[in-house]
Amino acid sequence: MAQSQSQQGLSQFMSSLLADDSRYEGLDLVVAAIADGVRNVNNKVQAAAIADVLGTTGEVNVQGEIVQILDQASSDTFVDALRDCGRVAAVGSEEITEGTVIGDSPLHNYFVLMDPLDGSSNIDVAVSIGSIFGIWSRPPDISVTEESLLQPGNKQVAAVYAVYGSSTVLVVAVEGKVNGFTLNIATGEFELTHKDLRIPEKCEYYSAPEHNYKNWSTAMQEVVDGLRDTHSLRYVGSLVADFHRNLLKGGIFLYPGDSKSPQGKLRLMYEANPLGYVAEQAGGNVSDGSQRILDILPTKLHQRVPLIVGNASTVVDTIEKLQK
Ligand code: P6P
Repeated sequence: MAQSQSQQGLSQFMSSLLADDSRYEGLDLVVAAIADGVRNVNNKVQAAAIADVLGTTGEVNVQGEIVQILDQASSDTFVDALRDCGRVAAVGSEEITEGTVIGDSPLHNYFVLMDPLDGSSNIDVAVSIGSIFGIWSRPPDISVTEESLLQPGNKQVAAVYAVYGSSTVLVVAVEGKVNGFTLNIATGEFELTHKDLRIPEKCEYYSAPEHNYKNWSTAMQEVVDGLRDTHSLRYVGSLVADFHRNLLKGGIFLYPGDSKSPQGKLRLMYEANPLGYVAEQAGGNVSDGSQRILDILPTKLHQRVPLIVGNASTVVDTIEKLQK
């Protein structure tokens, strides 16, 4: 059987995409470091799943420890990979209370904000989980402090996420281009499999935590009532999995604020901003229900934000209904 056409690899693709643009000096190295970390975390997730079978002997604490180890181990893995690439000045992580300085030379000209392992509680039921990264240029002549990490999402220069699912997919968004790469387990190479991703015009799905319905505003309840009548519900309960399906198939994801948690559950800096950036670069929209999320001026590293993201016209329509 003829060899399948070998797909273009990630590093080759990113080098060619960014080569001639001095604005992105070293960005390909940052993306390559994230990809290395994803390979490593993918192995850990598979191993934890196996170990988790042992945990079904009823030793809940073993299972709990595995999850905790896995969240922290994933964060450590990515911090180490980003430090080793020599281009990242500081990292913010959902697993680390403060920002972490990892380099302060003129070459360290990026900040990375990340959710190293989102949805890890789904590992014990073999549901897809993910890793999410927002990448900002380090503003010139700025000292590296936690405050300097707090840049608005509209200053991102790239965003990356990984889905650890039936396959391990890495999606990279840079200035109007969104491309997906699938991990070839045999070679360890990320191969270009989703070129020039654009969110479809037709919005097929909606994803929303309807278990919070009773705590939503009346306007939000009416919005979701409308979506339920005209769209198919798909809600995995793993943000990256829901986002990725909606990006490829057309859909809208909503995690609203409610009477118990007015700012919702999801984090601005390393969930809403990066995924919002990917959505916009693929022709979609992202809002907190009243404003473009990427325009929010952050005040805290771990602040939460209501999230509405996906198909452009459906997000706009939703905002109009909420603001009536
Ligand atoms: P709920 C996973 O815990 C997570 O942070 C996201 O991945 C997911 O979208 C959300 O929480 C699910 O929240 O309230 O439906 O369990």
